[in-house]
Amino acid sequence: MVTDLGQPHSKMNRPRILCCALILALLSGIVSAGRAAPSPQASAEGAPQVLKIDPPNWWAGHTMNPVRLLIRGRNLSRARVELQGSGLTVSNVHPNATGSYLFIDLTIDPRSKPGRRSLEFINAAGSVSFPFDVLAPLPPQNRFQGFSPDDFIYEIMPDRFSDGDPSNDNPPQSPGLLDRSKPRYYHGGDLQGIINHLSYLKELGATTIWLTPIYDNVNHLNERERYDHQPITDYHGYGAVDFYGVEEHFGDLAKLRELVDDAHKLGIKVMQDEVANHTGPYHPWVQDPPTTTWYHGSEAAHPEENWQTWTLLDPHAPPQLRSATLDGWFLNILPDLNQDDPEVERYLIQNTLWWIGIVGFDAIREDTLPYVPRRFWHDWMAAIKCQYPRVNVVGEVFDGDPAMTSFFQGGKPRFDGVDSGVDSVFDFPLLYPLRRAFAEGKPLRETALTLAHDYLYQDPSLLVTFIGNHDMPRFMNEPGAGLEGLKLALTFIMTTRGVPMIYSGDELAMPGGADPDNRRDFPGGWLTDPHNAFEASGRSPDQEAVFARVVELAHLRHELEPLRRGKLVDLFVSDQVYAYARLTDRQSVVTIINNAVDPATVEFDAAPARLLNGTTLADRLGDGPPLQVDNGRLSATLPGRTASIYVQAGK
Ligand SMILES: [Ca+2]
Ligand SMILES: [Ca+2]
Ligand SMILES: [Ca+2]
Repeated sequence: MVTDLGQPHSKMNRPRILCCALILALLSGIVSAGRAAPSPQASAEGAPQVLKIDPPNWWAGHTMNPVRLLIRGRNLSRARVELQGSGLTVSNVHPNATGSYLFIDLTIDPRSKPGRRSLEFINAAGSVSFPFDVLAPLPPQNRFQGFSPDDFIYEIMPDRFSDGDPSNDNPPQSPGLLDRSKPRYYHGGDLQGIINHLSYLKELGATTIWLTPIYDNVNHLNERERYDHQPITDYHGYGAVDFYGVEEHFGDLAKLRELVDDAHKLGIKVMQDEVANHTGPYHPWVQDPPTTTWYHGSEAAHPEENWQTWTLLDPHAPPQLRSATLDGWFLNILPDLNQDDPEVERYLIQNTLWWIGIVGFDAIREDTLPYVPRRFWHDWMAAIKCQYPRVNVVGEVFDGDPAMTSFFQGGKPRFDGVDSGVDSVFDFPLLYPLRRAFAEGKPLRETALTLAHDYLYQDPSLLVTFIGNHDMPRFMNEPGAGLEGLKLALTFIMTTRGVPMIYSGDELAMPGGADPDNRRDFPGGWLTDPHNAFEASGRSPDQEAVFARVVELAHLRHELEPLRRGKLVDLFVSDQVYAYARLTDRQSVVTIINNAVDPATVEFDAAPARLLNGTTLADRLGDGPPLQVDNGRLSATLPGRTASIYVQAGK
């Protein structure tokens, strides 16, 4: 039956899910097929063995009830399951064909008291018990908050930020993977290191942390992925071997909760980086998949990812043209999960709900969004919103075309009838012209031209704007990049529409080429570092100049509501000067950027900024002289490569 379960749903035209009850009906109905016939070898089985249960615990009163358990072990073909403890009911027990997995549904009485229960797996040869905990939900105050345009996100790769706990640098279960001289090895950064520097993030003005994945990675070298014939480690976290584990180089689940709780106490939210497209090559599923359709193919025979994402939004493309993009294995190495297998879908949805609930995360950054069917994202998003209505998601659509990125933002059904439901995507289309303008000195007008495509998005205000991330050379490595351009780029993302994000190190003008050079250690994160950039005294004048600019911009954003929530209105656009207002009912803020080397004088109509004759404006960012609205117009002169943020005097 398990094999049957994996077949037809991908082709079904599923109805839009509008409520939690429907989600449960859908997900539960998938397995009404019942118990599998025992496989031929079952009669020779020994006593049951259980190695792992996913998820290891769950909550009473949860919207996902029953919860589906995936039990990995041996000799499970004829196992029946008995419960020790009250409030739980087992149903729908079905093994896979080889007896190495058992799926069961566990219904938890909403009145169940938190505490340990036990599942006993029994066959003719013997039995084994495994614990299962019913948990008390985390109090929702200051948790599950979602991000908004009020936020400023700071991206951290835990391995590269700070080593707060040298005792986990060389863990007993995964020795020999740490070497700071090798850019693709572990460097020792960890969750404690982030906890130790939350005050730095507070000082910078960050209100949300994006942590790159903290899933458990393989405990030995990754020999499959090689560069210059050398194996690597999976320190980056994008090749998990356990979606329910925390990598031991980073800490453990308790430390992760401590980090999130401490961040919340400081008013900082935490965004989890999740991966639903693929696992690492050493995930136990690869050699022993729970269903025959768990992955798209096998290690021996599978499609290779061909990156043809345009086919996904092409109304003329048949499924055959899209299949390598949706089903292909990244780098021909990373096993591609089949979200059209209902068991995979259920597993991934529950896994997301588990992480949010167990840690208290506020939001999700979702990896490799286009390479997973939007039908899956729709169901996944509906399940998230059902349990955690404020938690939201920003997806990675690594593409410079807003026609591409906007297609994956939810809010309306697209040509295929599917609404992804995904709240936001990263603003890659704005990244490229922004870098060309502020680094290379090419026309600033291109940024306004890109923003002119905002009509394509259901909600451009929630797009996450950025000047770089861990997957591309640093801003400072662009041809022509300098401090002035970097400061202008940061000023731009902190004043235009969207939710600004800074990749750790960019606030220090950190250099770095393509991966892995763009993932250098944060200076001062290690006790032996010669300079500690977490402290003002350890920052060079250049580092301090950019750091101070970010602090200033974050303060202005916090103080001036229009910079966060205001409507964006373009006031003046020329080759290298861009003036725009952010407007709320109460206030106007006018940003003027001169990206030319020479001074520039601009004059424009003040009416679109809702500024009346005689209004006086002061520059809150730079040293610009006060401006006055005269004859309905504003005129300003800016030195080369500077920006001003004008606010009505006295406001
Ligand atoms: Ca460490
Ligand atoms: Ca590990
Ligand atoms: Ca895929």
